[in-house]
Amino acid sequence: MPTFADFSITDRWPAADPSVIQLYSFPTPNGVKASIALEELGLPYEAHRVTLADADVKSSEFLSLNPNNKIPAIIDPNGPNGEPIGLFESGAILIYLAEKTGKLLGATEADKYHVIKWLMFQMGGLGPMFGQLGFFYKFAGSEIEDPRPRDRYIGEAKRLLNVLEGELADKDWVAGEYSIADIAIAPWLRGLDFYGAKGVVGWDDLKNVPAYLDRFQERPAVQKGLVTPSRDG
Ligand SMILES: N[C@@H](CCC(=O)N[C@@H](CS)C(=O)NCC(=O)O)C(=O)O
Repeated sequence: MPTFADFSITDRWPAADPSVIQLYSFPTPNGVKASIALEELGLPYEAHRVTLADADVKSSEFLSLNPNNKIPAIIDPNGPNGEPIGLFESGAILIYLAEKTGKLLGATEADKYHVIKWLMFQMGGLGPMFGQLGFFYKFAGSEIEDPRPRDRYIGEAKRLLNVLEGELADKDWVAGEYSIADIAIAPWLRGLDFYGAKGVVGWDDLKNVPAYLDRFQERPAVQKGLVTPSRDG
């Protein structure tokens, strides 16, 4: 049976209290999903700041927990059967935390799959498309003269936003009740601001999506999760 001491990431980012969940993250749209969920669920945890610099995410200690060199990742010292478990991929972390506590995953078995459906919409669609939009609109890709990559991701972001706009016409949260699907989706909507891309994706033509983001950001657990761990150490 693995023990907590077997996780060599703890050599570089030591746990002050090894009995609580250890979060390795940075306040990006993917990173804050884990901290917001931990805050919403009231689970005790310790947050370690792992920046996106190679010296952190590509260190041997971090790679020992996530060979895919991306935050967020967690260790739960009290996982299934009381054994420690290490996890990466924000969607997997959200499902794990929701199942551990029996919260934020819908009230019925059918609801649970509606939540997972929208979670996958974020993991496979909204997140990757918005991420590419950021690259081609704001970061290094913006220097590329060929307009096709930029137009492609602007178009996809617009399309996905309009899917959400329609879905939110008659409900406050994407799967009915507030759930891990909202915790996955809403931080990426904030990302559009950071990319300076709200204008090109037609944000001002939307009504339900901006109101949804406001609702999300009013939650105290969201406000705490958005700054955990802190950006500046
Ligand atoms: N599919 C992954 C994506 C995680 C991800 O892209 N993390 C970024 C920050 S938002 C990262 O760690 N980048 C560092 C790198 O790629 O070196 C998840 O949802 O957890």
